[in-house]
Amino acid sequence: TETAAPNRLETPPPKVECPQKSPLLQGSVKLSFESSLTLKDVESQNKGVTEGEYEPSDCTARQSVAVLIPHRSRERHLLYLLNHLHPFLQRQQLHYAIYVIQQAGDATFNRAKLLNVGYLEALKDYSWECFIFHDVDLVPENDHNLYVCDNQPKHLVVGRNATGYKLRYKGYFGGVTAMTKDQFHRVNGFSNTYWGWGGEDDDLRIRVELQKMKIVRPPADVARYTMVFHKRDSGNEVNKDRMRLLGQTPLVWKKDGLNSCSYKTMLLERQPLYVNVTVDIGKP
Ligand code: UD2
Ligand code: MN
Repeated sequence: TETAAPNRLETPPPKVECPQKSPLLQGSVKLSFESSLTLKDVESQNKGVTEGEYEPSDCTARQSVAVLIPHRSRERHLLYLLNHLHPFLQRQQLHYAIYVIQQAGDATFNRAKLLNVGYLEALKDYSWECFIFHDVDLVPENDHNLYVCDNQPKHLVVGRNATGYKLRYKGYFGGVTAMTKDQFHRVNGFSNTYWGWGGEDDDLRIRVELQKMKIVRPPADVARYTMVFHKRDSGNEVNKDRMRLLGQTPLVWKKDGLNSCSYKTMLLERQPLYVNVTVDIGKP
C-alpha cells in the first residue's frame, strides 16, 4: 500500500496585528498629475488590489475601511485619485475597499444621497467598521493623515492648496470625513434632500452635534489636500434652498436619511481598482 506523502505545505504563521504606526509611511509627498496617465497604468501599479479591495499580507489591519466617492463625469479626477489613494492606503496598512457611487442620468447632482447609497451598498459586501466620505478631486498630501475612524466623527481636510491650507470656516465638515458605521447610523446618515451644490456637509455637522458628538481633526500640518482644479459642473448648480433646509434639520433628521434613502441600482460592476455602483436616485 502507498504511504501518504508527507504534507510539505507549511501552515502559515498566524498573522499579528499591524503595528500602531505603520513603518511604511513617507510623510509629505510631492503629488504629480500626469495627463498621460491611464487606468491601465494605475492597474498595473496596484496588482495587490482585487475588485477595489486590499489587505496587508503580513499583518492584520487595525481597521476595515470603505472609501466612498460620489461621482459623475469626473473621470480624470477619479484616475488621479485612484493613482494616489491606493498606494497611500496600502502604506497605512489598512484593509480597505474603494466604492465609486455614480449618479445615473443628468438630473441635478446629489452628493449626500449618493454617499448614503454607498454606505448601504458597501455594507452588503462586508461589515466595514469605518467609512470615509471622499470628494473625487481631493488628493491627500501626507500619509500621516490616517484614513481610520476615531471615537468621534473626524474631518480630514483642515486645509487645501486653493485656500491657503486654512480651515474654511469654523464647523466646516466638507470634502473628506471619516465616521464609524455606528456614528453614521446614529445620525441617520446624510439628508437625501440636498440637490445641487452646498449645504449637505453643514447638515451632517448639525446631525453630529444633535447627537452630542464632537468633530475632531488631525493636526493642520498633515491634514492637507490638493484639490485638482475644476469649475462648477453643470447639473450641480448652487442649491438656493440650502439655508432653509439647514433650519429644518433638527426637525427632520430622524425621518430623512439612511432610513428613507430610496434608489435603484442600475449597475454594480467590480472593476480591478474600485467597485462601481451606478444608481438612479431620482430627481428633486
Ligand atoms: C465643496 C466640498 C464638498 C461639498 C461641496 C458642496 C470641499 C473641499 N468640498 O466642494 O465636500 O460639500 O462643496 O456640495 O470643501 N461631483 C461629481 N460630479 C459633478 C458634481 C459633483 O463627481 O458633476 C462630486 C465630486 O466628488 C466632487 C463633489 O461632488 O468632488 C463636490 O463637488 P465640487 O467639487 O464641484 O464642489 P466643491 O469643490 O465646492
Ligand atoms: Mn471640488
